[in-house]
Amino acid sequence: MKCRRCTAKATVQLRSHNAAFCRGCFLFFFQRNVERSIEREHMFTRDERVLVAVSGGKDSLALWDTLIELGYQTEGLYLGLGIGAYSSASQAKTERFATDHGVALHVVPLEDEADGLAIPEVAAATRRQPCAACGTFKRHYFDRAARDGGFDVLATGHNLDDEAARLLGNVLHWQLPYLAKQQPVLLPTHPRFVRKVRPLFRTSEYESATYAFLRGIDYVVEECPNAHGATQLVYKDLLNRLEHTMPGSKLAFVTDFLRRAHPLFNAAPDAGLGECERCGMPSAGELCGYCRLVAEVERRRHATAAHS
Ligand code: Q46
Ligand code: ZN
Repeated sequence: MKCRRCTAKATVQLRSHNAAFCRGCFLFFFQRNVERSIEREHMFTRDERVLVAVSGGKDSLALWDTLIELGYQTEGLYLGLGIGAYSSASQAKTERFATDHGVALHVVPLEDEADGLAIPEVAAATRRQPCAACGTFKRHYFDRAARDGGFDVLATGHNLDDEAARLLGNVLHWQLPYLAKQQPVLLPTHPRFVRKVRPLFRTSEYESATYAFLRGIDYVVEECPNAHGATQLVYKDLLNRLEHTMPGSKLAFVTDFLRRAHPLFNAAPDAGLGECERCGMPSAGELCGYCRLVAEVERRRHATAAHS
């Protein structure tokens, strides 16, 4: 098998693109694809400051590495979820990456926020699924860090597999408002929000894992322990089986949706977004979802303390 670009011996085969590449040409192909997504979707320019949300996994570190290589102005944000050994390992690997690349990293440990907001404790106190609390916290801290740091845009490492699984879930349940919002670029709906972008939306999990491996990026391989049993994984498994039989299906599913179907869904305007009385971030009610959750944790902790 020969490299499509230079005809040297190929080491990476991409069935979805009906192509194979040598190491150097694959890295070029990966970076060029990300750059094209950024430019075609008008995600950001080299004059803008980009905050990259990094988890220590292959996707977000491959994204950060690529943006640095392409000459974009980036800083990283790591949210410490307080999920035992998984969080310790992912923080260590993210910090090592930032040090090795000489780039700024902002670390926000949830256990140090309020009276302690580590995900397992919050989930137990409020009897919620850990991922529900985690999603609320991620949205809030990502938005707030982007605003406080004066960044123009927030980038996350969601890849093609994430986008395809999300799309399948939204289609199976005909979630029209979610379908309307499923785009690689989300423009701010309030002056305190920044633009949110997903530069890897056309890049598969296999490609980002291969990129991270070939670039020698030391990423956390283990999944978050709460990911097991998630519905998203069922969708990903289904899509992988489809991809195995029909290479390129995931890419066509997502890109054809964006090109042909997405314009048919009208997003309901986020009318009347005010500001949260407690934290000042945009909110539809008196308190934002984050502050409502924190208030509930406080109430339950006080109630428990009063009864003990
Ligand atoms: S980190 Fe958070 Fe995920 Fe872990 S607790 Fe769930 S949402 S699974 S991407
Ligand atoms: Zn709030």
